[in-house]
Amino acid sequence: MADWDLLLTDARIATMRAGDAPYGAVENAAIAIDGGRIAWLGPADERPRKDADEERSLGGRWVTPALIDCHTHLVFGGDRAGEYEQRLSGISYEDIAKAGGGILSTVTATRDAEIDTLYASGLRRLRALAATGVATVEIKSGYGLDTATELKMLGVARNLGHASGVDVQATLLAAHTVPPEYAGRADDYIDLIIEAMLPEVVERGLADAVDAYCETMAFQAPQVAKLFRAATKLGLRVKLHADQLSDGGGAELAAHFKALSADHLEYSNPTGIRAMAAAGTVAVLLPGAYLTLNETQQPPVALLRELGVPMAVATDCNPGTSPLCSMPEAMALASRLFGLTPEECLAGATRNAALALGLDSDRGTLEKGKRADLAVWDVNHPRDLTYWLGRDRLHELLIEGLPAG
Ligand code: DI6
Ligand code: FE
Repeated sequence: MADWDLLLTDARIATMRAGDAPYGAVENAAIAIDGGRIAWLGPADERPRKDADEERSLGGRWVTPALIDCHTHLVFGGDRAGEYEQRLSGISYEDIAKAGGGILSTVTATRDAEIDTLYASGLRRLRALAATGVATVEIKSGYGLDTATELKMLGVARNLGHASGVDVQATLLAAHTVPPEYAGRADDYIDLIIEAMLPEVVERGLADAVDAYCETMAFQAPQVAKLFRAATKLGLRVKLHADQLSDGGGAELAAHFKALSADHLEYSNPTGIRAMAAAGTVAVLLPGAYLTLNETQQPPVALLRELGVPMAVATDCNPGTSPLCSMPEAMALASRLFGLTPEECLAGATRNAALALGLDSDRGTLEKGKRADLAVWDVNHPRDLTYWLGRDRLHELLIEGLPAG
């Protein structure tokens, strides 16, 4: 038996390890894979004299860690293209929501949808994302808002992972908005999540984390805090939709619970960002939602940078505010709309996205011992991924060392 399963030669690699050369670039490199993990990587002339079952030249192509989309809502019923048209005629996202549209219209469609329909439409979106170089995707529930539908969504998310080969991380977002049956009784709904949903989700292993939407039109900080206390007690990590449309103290709240990430952050105040820095909470930036909502308030990128808060970039793929199924496109938008450098964008789609999911020991950089999740690109340089708009440059995606798809 050979020492390695696969040896990739004539590669240029961007390890994306923090503190290395820009992009962690190594020219004339080779990568050895064994048992789905990176067994060795480095300059070709330093390669140990070992043999592999299969050896393949990459013809000088660039290899990066496979991309990670750490924030999506890609399982849902129906779509909201009609609502998008309404918004273009001047009606606001919040006004549409108040009139019963918005998240609640997707809730109705998702409750009504057969599992097979949810699964089939989710799979199409997941495959579209994977085709842009993505090997790990986080999927949130949050369009059920009752126990049965929230569990249905998480079950679909888990099955999508099994069927597609993409590693799916499932997040319970039952606290996405107040369901119609609980109108005016948000506290009672939080109790329902804590008493009925959380225990079952934990018992059936259906979620890897718990998320909430802290916003005037959804839940207030004390309600989220109650939910997070219960989730933490059950051993679940938390993350938060924070300060997207207004400053609801979300960044500080997330930091207080040592959340994996606080996401959006357009309206976060400096105290909250400082608390995130101290807590090690990742900032997940979502330019697709910013763009689609015509938002003008930018997340505090300069302060995040100054304080060394890791910044991730994600699609926020959802029918209302971010109908986006491409990670390179999210990176391209993050640079244009938020001023991230191309290297920050790629780190945001790899190393920092892994951190936002608590998976940094296992993936997100090219390093010995990590998962052999590799994206091979037809580009002149990794910066090209952020430069081009709407161009497919993926040559090949390997997930745990095997061709994806
Ligand atoms: N923030 C968002 O941008 C999405 N959810 C959230 O909490 C929007 C979800 C939707 O409009 O369907
Ligand atoms: Fe979201």
